[in-house]
Parts: sequence; C-alpha cells; structure tokens
Amino acid sequence: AYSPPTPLFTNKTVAIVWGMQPRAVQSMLDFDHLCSRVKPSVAAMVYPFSGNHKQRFYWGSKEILLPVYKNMSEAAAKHPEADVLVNFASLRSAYEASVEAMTYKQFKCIAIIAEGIPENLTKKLIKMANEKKVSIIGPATVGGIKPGCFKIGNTGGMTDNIISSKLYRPGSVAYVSRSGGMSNELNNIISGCTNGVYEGVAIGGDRYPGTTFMDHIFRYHDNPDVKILVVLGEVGGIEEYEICKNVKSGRLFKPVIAWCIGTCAKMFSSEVQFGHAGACATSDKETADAKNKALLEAGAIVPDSFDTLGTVIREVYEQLVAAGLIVPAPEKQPPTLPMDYSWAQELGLIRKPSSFLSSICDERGEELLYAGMPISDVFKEEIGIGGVLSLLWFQRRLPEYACKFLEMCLMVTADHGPAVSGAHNTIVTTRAGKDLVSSLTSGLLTIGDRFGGALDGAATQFSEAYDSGIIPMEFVNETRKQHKLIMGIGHRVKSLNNPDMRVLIIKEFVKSNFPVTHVLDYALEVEKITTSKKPNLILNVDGVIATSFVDLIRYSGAFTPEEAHEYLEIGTLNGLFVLGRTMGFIGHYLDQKRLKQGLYRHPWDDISYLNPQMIPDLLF
Ligand code: Q5B
Repeated sequence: AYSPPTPLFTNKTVAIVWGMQPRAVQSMLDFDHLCSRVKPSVAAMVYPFSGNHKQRFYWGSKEILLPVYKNMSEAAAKHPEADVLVNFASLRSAYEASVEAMTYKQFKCIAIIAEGIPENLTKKLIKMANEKKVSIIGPATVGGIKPGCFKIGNTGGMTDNIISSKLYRPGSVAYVSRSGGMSNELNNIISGCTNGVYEGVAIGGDRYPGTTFMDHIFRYHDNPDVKILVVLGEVGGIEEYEICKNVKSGRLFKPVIAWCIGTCAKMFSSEVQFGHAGACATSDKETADAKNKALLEAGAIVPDSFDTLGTVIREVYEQLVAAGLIVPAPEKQPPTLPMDYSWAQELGLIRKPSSFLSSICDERGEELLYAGMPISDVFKEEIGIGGVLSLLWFQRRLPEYACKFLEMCLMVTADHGPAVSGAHNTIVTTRAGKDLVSSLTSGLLTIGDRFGGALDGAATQFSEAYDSGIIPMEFVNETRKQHKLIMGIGHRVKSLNNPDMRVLIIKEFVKSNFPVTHVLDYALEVEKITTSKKPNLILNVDGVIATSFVDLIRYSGAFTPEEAHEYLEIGTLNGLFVLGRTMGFIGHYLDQKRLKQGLYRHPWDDISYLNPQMIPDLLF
C-alpha cells in the first residue's frame, strides 16, 4: 500500500553546512527567527581547511556560537539530529563530500549547490542516493524553502524579500522549478496572488538533477496541506511528459499549473543553449513549446505565457477558496528581525558619527585611490615617489619641480654613515638581536632638535625672522641674547672648509628651479654671519631643506597662505628627514645582520667613571 512520504523538512529540521559560508548560514538563521523556530536550523559547519573552532552568528538580536569541524565524521557524530546536508563544496569536492555524507545514516537530504559537477559523477551520486533513500536537491541550485520551517542556504534571497513574499509562514501552493533564480520569482508571484508558498524546491539546471520534478510533485500532491501545484519547467529534457502522463491518468488530481520557459528559442535560427547545462533542446520534443502544448493537452493548467502565470494561479486559487478547499489562515506579523548594521547603512536608514576621519587614501573601491588618484594612473603618469608624497601628504598634485625637490630631500637624507646618533642606535639595537622594526624605531627615536629633527624648528625660526623684517645680523644677535640655538645651523663635522655636498646640491636645485627663494636667501645671509664666528656654523642639511620648503609651500601657488602656515605648524618637515633616513637605518640593520655582528658592549676605556664622593660638586 502506498504511504505518503514523510516531509523532507519540518520546523525542527537541522542541517550541517559543508563549507565556510557565514552569509548563507546567517540567512538560514534569520529565516528561522522570522519563522519563530525554537532552535536554529544549522547545527554546525564543516570546513576541512581550518581546525575545529566556533563562529559567531546572530539568533535574532542575540549572538550565538556555531561549531565548525574539520571533519564531517566528527560533525555528524556530534550532531546526530542533523538530517540535511547543505553542501557548498566546490565542483571539485562536492561529489566526495556528498558520498561521504551518504555513509552517515542520519542524512536524508543533501542539497548540492555547486555547478559544473561532471555528469558521470552526478549519475553515480543519484544511484547511491536512490539505494540509500537520500533525496538530493541539485546540483546547480540554490536549494529550496519550506515557509515556516526550513530554508536551504541562500534560497529566498534577502530578508526583505522573504518578508515581502511571506515565506515565514506556510501557504497552500507548492512549486518545483529547475532554476534557483526563478524560484525567487515564483515566491514573489505565488505570494502575490494566493495565500502563499507551502514549499518550493529548485531541482537545478543540470541534465541529471538529483531528484526530479516528479519526486517533488508526488510528495507535494500527497500532502493534504498542499492544494495547488506549480511547475516551472524549461527547454531541454523530457521530464514534463511524466507530469502529462500522471495528470492524464488521474494520479495527479490536484490542480497542476505548469509552464516551460524558453519558448523564445524558436526565434533563433540555430540550437540555443540557455544558462543551465540541461537547458538545450536536442529534439523537437524537448522544446518549451512542445512541452507546454503536451501539458495543456494532458489537462494541466497552462498559461498563455509566463507573464500570465500569476493570473492563472490567482484564478485557480480563488476557485479553491470559493469552493471552501482553501481556508486562508489569519495573517500574523513575523517577529522583528534586527537589520544588519551594514545593510541598514547601505540603505541609508541609519547614520552615526564616524570615529575616524581620513582623507588621503581610499582602498574600498575597485581600485586603490591616493588622494582620489587611481593607483593605475599613479604609474601611468609616472608621478614617482615625489608625486606619491605630494598626494599622500598634501592631497594634491604638486608641480614637477616640487616633486623632484621632495625626492631629492629623501635622497640626500637617506643616510650619513654609521656614526650619527640614529644609525648608531639602530646598529646597537640590531646587535642586541632585535628585529627590524625595533632596530629601526630605536634609530628613529633619536631624531629631534639636535639630530635630524631641526627642520620644523628651522622653518619656524627663519620664516618668522624673515617675516618680521629684522636683518640677519639682528636675528643672530637676538637668538644669542636669548641663549637659543638657530635650528638648521651648525654641524659636527661639516664646515666652510669641509662643505656638505648635500647642502650644495639642494641649494643649487632650489635656486635654479623655485620661482622665489626669499627664506632660503635669508638663511644664507644668516649663515654668512654664523660662519664668520665659527666655520662649522653652516646652514646644514636640515636648514637648507627647511628654508627651501618654506619657499615652496609659500610661493609655489599650490597652497593657500593658511595651508602653508598649517603645514609648517603641524610638523610636516621633520617627516622628510624621518622618511629619508628610514632607508638608511634599514640599510644599517640589514648590514649588521649580514655581517653577523654580535652583541655590542661599549669599552670601559671609552667611559669616564666618575665617583661622586670624589667630586662633591657633581652632586648638586
Ligand atoms: N652654536 C648641530 O654643534 C650641532 C649653533 C650655535 C647658534 C646654532 C649644533 C646645533 C642646531 C640644531 C641643528 C641638525 C649640535 C644638524 C643633523 C643631520 C646630520 C648629522 C651628522 C646627518 C653641532 C659651539 C658654539 C657655541 C654654540 C654655537 C652651535 N650651534 N650658535 N646657532 N645652531 N644646531 N641640528 O658643533 O660661543 O662657543 O658658546 O644644535 O640644526 O643632525 O651628519 O652628524 O645627516 O645625519 O657641537 O647631518 O650646531 O657646537 O654645541 O659645541 O657649540 O657654536 O652656542 O658657541 P657643535 P657646540 P659658544 S644636522
């Protein structure tokens, strides 16, 4: 005697999801919440490429943790209640994962999402599934949905779609389609003209689907809660003729509304392969037109076109309601599902003040932007390091001579030997066995007023002096009176007799390329006075860069006076030395490592050990 099949899905169905698909899992959990399910429909995930761990998900507004297992055997053993496998494995591993799942007796349904599984493997899967009485949905499908009960993966689309198609509670119409995408359209059509979907399955677009139209049609038909059956076939294959046979014989006596898409194929002069692997008519019998005609002749309800499918479904539904065969249940609102923050933001529903403001670089789009300039243009236009600096530091393209100047600053400050404070620190740190970042940082930390970090001070002192109109001599005397050093003046080893070639190079370039050099000229006048006192009181590398930069930022026309002032005030200039010398410090780090230098200890004979008791004055 025939016994109606037990339902594939109930509101207690629990699945294991193969693959790291957090969005699909979250969408299943959100559906559960809308359906007021008591327990989540996902028990666990299987992901062979990570160790066992837990993943966070939302259950309504609460957070829950779902386990992820490396092996399906462990997942199955720990979750014997799971009888559905949602198999998101790729086309290369979907077969093996499905075969393995069938070795565990608990699975009665496997949904295979992957497209492109070789047909010979699908045939083997189907044979095995038939033997083991496992229903396979797919391959090449989004899966299926049973309103109020269970949803496979991403079926039904986003939450707003599920709510608008009332998929959170059952209706009286069950459908089966080949296409997953079109199943969404069916959800929409059916919910708009009836009391809604009872269950819908997309069997997939392959030539050999794991379960067929008839498998689901019989299941639906023999379920007293299903009152109308909708079939959305398509060009290719001959399974629709099975429906014809069963309608004709009276085995299917509930209304079957059917339409095969792909009727436009006749407009093409040659054979057309539509999107699905199986969507191609290899004989007249397989065309959508032929199948629609046969369905109509067999007694199925066939609309004139896909456009009138909804109208036909509505007519049938209204007849059944009028006959008292369908009694629509009173509507109830689904529980509120909190909207994901990112989605709400995308829809423009919420706003919040951001914690960070950033205006130099945007990596979110298709292409990285430096101050609005796509990285490909950075290379196409060969703007160089100077151009990149001008974008990232000043958010604008600077004239070519300015970019060249920036690059020259980096080049002349790149290194000045192992004896200077910063390099020394880097070397000592490297020799103490520290890593690159620590050694580099230790060197960078020495940069300040005395060593390498006199640029900002020099820029301020010289520009203020120039602006105030005092003559260089007065400026030198004034700073001396105040017991202040002039930043950018003086060098430990360079002097008039041992000129600093770096200073000469920059000076020459600036004098012949900058439109105006007022502040540099002023500094050179100051240098004449200081060197007349002591030959090492030259305008040093910090001083020449700083004063030239003031001339650039003030007189190039690329900055407003306010911007120029602000850039000097916020410490831009020392950045040039820091950036340039970073190259050298990294060089020293690599050098010491390469030379396998051991721990450094400073020799005693280079330290004067002072005994405070012997020199009482030193104490206070
Ligand atoms: N006197 C650089 O001093 C040094 C004077 C001054 C007026 C001054 C000193 C100084 C300002 C800061 C500055 C950047 C410490 C230097 C750099 C990068 C580097 C380093 C490298 C690289 C040198 C002797 C007499 C005294 C002082 C007077 C000295 N400086 N007067 N304004 N600026 N400069 N730093 O030779 O009457 O005898 O009491 O602090 O610009 O860091 O290669 O090494 O690439 O790595 O030790 O180039 O000038 O002179 O202190 O013995 O003073 O000169 O008042 O007068 P010295 P001191 P008095 S570039």
